[in-house]
Amino acid sequence: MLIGVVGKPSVGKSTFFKAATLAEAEIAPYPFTTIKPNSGVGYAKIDCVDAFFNKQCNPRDGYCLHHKRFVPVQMLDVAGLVPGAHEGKGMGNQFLDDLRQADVLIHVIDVAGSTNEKGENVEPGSYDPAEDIKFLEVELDMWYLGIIKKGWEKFVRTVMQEKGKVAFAITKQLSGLKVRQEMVEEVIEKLDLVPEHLSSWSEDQLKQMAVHLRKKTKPMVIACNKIDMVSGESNFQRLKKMFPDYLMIPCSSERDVE
Ligand SMILES: Nc1nc2c(ncn2[C@@H]2O[C@H](COP(=O)(O)OP(=O)(O)OP(=O)(O)O)[C@@H](O)[C@H]2O)c(=O)[nH]1
Ligand SMILES: [Mg+2]
Repeated sequence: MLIGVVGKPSVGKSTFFKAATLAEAEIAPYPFTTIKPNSGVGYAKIDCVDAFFNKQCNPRDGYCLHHKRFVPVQMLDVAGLVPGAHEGKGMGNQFLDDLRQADVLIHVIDVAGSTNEKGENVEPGSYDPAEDIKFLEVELDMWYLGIIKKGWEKFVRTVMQEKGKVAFAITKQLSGLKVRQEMVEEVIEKLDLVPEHLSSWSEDQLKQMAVHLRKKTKPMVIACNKIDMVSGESNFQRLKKMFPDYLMIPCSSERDVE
């Protein structure tokens, strides 16, 4: 299990990562502190079945304490993303490729709105973190679209010549992102795409495919960080209503690190 930690610069991704894994990571109040990804292991605490058998288990992975199982989870903290990263803004979006194999993403936001869209410090409460939830989705979708479109024309020619199964070929192309064939079949059906007309699938249809596959393969929860700051709590309540489809969890990573 690999969790990717994403978000714009200076929201506290590395602070969150450090609190979750106790691994070393550089933390600083300016954008792009992290450039090379930080990798570590955190533990998810769940009830262990050994309580039922009234025994102490000895798991191969992780460990068990007083009938609580600590399941190891790999975590990767990457550089910050800014709006337009897919066009090269900020650090670009190349570093997202480290997250291709991620099973889940945690989007860390500065819920207090104390940093602008570039991650620069501003008056707490003066920036609306709702913007960050929206722009990050766009950047992730553009990342997927970029991977789908890479070598697309050559890919189309080969698949058409070999009269190959379209869903199978697309799955193979995207397997690095954890895309499975049934997901591709589902999106082809949902978007009414005709496999025989692969060469005329439009840019917009490919974009919709990217959105669908991104949501399927990289489910995301939102860590509403810096809840300790002024405006944190009121923004959190507002964002929860604005984005009912997301699981939003308030946190103060800095406090957990100390
Ligand atoms: N008040 C408060 N400050 C926090 C919290 N978490 C992080 N910070 C501060 O926010 C600043 C940025 O933290 P980082 O962890 O370096 O942020 P990042 O998202 O990894 O930033 P980049 O690596 O530049 O993308 C630091 O000054 C932290 O001390 C929090 O929960 N509350
Ligand atoms: Mg960082």
